[in-house]
Amino acid sequence: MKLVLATSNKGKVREIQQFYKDYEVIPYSEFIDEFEIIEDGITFKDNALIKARAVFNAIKMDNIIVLADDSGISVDVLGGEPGIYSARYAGKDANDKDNLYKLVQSLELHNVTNSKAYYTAAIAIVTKESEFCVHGWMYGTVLNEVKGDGGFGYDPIFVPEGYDKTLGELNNEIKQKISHRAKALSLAKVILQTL
Ligand code: ITT
Repeated sequence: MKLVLATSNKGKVREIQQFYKDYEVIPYSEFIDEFEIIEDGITFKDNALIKARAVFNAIKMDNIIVLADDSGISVDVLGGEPGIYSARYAGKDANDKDNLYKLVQSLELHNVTNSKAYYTAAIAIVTKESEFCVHGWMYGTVLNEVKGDGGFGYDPIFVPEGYDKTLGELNNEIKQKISHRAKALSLAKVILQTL
């Protein structure tokens, strides 16, 4: 089965390709030039569907299945921020490093060295006939210290529940078993098998 990914995030592409070894998972940039998609929804689900629909409509092929991921981290001491704004936490053109250090700085401004936090992933599937969306979560703690260089995004400051190392330090196989994305992708697999 051919799955077109509506994402420009290389970390997501890598994890989704590793998770769906039985499928041909192709980033949409292999069909058309990447374009800006305005993510103006107010939930992860809204934004995942916005991205999947935008890419489905832009590719103009009826027989494809498009999958999009909208995800982010919610930090208790920050009242759930950055949440759906995780990719833009340090500003419109911020990269992963800028966002990571901005989050460390926010913890310090709150005079804490750590906080409970969780990741959310919404995975949307869009075909000519149908639309679906499923979610997954991973709970843990964020630290004001950057450790390891595995994973991507906020992983070097996130310690999953039940572990004493960050996702930057832990083996990628562990993340692939316990992550928000892995949980949502296994639900999405059940849907894909019906298409
Ligand atoms: P696309 O919209 O093109 O998919 P994006 O990076 O802009 O790429 P999002 O809008 O979904 O994607 O933003 C997700 C943000 O949350 C981004 O800053 C990621 O670094 C972070 N994030 C999501 N999942 C993560 C994970 O598994 N590990 C670390 N950071 C993650």
